[in-house]
Amino acid sequence: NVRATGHNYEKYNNWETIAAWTADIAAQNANLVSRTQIGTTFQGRPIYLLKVGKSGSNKKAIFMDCGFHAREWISPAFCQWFVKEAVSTYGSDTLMTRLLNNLDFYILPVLNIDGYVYTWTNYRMWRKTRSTNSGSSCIGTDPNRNFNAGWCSVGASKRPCDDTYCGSAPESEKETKALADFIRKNLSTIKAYLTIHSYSQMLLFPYSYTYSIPENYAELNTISKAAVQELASLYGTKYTSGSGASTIYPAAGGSDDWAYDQGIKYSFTFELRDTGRYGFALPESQIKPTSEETLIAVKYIANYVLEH
Ligand code: ING
Ligand code: ZN
Repeated sequence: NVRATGHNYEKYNNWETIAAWTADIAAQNANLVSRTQIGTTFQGRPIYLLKVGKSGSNKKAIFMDCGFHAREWISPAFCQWFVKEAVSTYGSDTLMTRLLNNLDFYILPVLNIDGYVYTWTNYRMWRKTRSTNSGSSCIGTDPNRNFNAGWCSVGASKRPCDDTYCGSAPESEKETKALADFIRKNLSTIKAYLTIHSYSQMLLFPYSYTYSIPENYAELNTISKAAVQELASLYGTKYTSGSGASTIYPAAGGSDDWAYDQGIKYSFTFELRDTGRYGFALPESQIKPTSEETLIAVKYIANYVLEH
């Protein structure tokens, strides 16, 4: 659905275009989508959140964010795709209709907006936020090392010049603080937390900050195996799944571990395509197939949460 803003679901959209899109999609689908602002970035940009679902009472909610890491462009592209699919298949797709009738999806299209803008204007491979660090001329904190989950104990750096800098304290970044505040405020309804990264083709769950396994490890293992099997059913894309520490690498301060320890028992990190051929520079021709296969896995998890 190409508009005057130049928005295109099969292209990577810049922040200005995504911001305009959040207003448009809410205005044009007022029965299903509403937009709020949960905070402001370091550089003053509005952090938008879309609530997607048919209005109803006592609905469980699923929270999904995109754009933690600036260079992982396929991630915001998927969040946009998800909202498009929600509004365009509601009423025709049986599963999507059931999900939207009975659940609310909170979709955060881009968390690290300042970093995302920087990848468009200055340096394509930027990862962190764009906040200043006192006592250093280096910029930025890794938002996925900035949560209060074994903060900065492993797989994170205390040096502001590093790509995995954990920040001066948990939630030192305005972006991570805004996200954490929203989740804390809505803990009674949020039953699942999904965070979309790239690349590696993995579906990860807690823990990453320790090799200890979570209380419902067996359940998370079963769900993730089924979800990646469903994902592969479309194009045969192979994902591995498992706890973060044992599947990708031990790393503290991640949002999925933090959300899990807040009591959100279905907490997952997606690492989308590919496995390294293009890496973060995934071609636009792969936005559609990547989003379509990922959508199947997200719908599977949402339906599981609805039924449990
Ligand atoms: N990968 C994640 C990262 O932040 C991760 C992996 C997941 C770490 C969950 C910690 C917790 O390093 C990417 N590609 O960003
Ligand atoms: Zn990432």
